[in-house]
Amino acid sequence: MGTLRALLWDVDGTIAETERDGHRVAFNVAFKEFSLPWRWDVETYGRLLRITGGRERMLHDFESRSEAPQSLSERERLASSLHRRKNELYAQIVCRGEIEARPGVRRLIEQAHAQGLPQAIVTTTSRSNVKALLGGMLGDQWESHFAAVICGEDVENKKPDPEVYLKALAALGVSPGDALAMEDSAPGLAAARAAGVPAVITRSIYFANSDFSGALAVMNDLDHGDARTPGPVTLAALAARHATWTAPISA
Ligand code: XBP
Ligand code: MG
Repeated sequence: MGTLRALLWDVDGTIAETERDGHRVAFNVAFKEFSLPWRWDVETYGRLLRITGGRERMLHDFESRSEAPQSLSERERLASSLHRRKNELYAQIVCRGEIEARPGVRRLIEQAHAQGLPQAIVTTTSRSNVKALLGGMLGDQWESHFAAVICGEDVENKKPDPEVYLKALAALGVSPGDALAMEDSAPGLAAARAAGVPAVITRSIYFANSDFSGALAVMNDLDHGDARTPGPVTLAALAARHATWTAPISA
């Protein structure tokens, strides 16, 4: 049993519903600008989300596109250029105010900040995307809310690999059982669990029906909680749930 000493926040799907109306739309505009004939519809994008990392997602998709370049080096160059442009377009969407924070997220981040509970960002997405989203949500001083901001560029292996969590724990000097992960997806839960960090899931659009066994709690959102923690989820309620967690015995 641990004590809650840090909150580790996933970004896409957890802090905001960024995927369907943010990243997906930006990818499609980038494909169009590059005169590429394919688009990712809502369903296709949902399937592709099992590949974490936007650049990696495109490289995976190229494999089934006859119009994609044949050589690996050309594919990698194209994926990098598209990804750079996609992130610019994503920032524009966010700056236009088209993506809102999910219920209760801003309240909890502000509450943790006010109470001096260390927080970190643990995301697969690019740093520029985090900056655009959190800058819009928390203001220019958004970074002062987080003791560490670990992004896609900072790891060798993206979720479900635990690297992003292990880096955040090391930066905060907190042991896994004393941290709490806030996640929305199966790869996110797998990453947290592999790092030994208990996780609260807030179901997002694309992972509404995923299997989250092994999570500390599964909620629809942080303003409604679940049967054991109904209503707006407070830090005290999270700490009480966290205190019930026992680390699985590893084989
Ligand atoms: C979600 C991801 C990212 C985003 C797109 O990460 O897997 O790849 O879909 O962002 P998380 P990039 O839920 O861990 O925040 O294009 O910058 O990868
Ligand atoms: Mg996520």
